[in-house]
Amino acid sequence: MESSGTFRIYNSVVAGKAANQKKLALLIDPDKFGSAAFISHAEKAGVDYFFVGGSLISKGNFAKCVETVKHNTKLPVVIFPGHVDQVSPDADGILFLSLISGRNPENLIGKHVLAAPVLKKMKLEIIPTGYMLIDGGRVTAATYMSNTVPIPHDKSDIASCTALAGEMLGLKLIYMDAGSGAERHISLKMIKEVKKNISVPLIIGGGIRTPEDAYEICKAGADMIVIGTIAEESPELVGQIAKAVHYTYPITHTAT
Ligand code: 1GP
Repeated sequence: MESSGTFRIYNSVVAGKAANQKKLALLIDPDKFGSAAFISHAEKAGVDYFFVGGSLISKGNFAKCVETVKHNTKLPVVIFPGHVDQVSPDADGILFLSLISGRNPENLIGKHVLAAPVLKKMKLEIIPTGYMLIDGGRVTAATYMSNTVPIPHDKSDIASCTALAGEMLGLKLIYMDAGSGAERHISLKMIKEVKKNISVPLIIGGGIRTPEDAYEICKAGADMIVIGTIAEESPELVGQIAKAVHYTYPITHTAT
């Protein structure tokens, strides 16, 4: 995990992709954050990164949450911002998200202009990320709060061309998300088609609830998966999902 330089986090993701070593990120929503012990548990269970953020924070304290996560792990803590206020110098990096599945200019450039001078004063690793919301069977907080329409579940061609355009624009990661608590995760067909079309690392999240799902999604082409809801509901599953992502879970089919 450790590598020197400004792009330590991104380089670790790229190195994982090159070595076919899949990664697991655990999303911490400040509104639902339970305890510091949960962070230590997740690290021991095999999580590779912590993401912190939420589409709407109404009860939690973002800065305090980042500080607590950082204090309780040696793993990279990466901001996954749901709002321009979600920045903290205590994190290691931030996914600088362009919501390229949508047509809301605020999420394509407006909020970035507001965030840029604030981020310039911090030492966070900035990771330009093409963020794509995919329909996961219900309207999620991310879709509602961003005032955008997600890419339809079965429109792999739209997803594929959107991801390619994101890469051509210079975005360093593509993150496809069915949204937190999605009824169904992104289809394996869509993941495979997108993967064929891009060369930057691919992150998949939203609605991943079992080790089997995690395994199949990685096999289809995800370089990293993100889980949130299932870890809050069943923390004991985090270890099994980590093993599935790292191809050490006892699933009989052969990893490719
Ligand atoms: C949402 O991808 C994350 O941005 C996590 O989704 O809560 O459904 O695991 P879940």
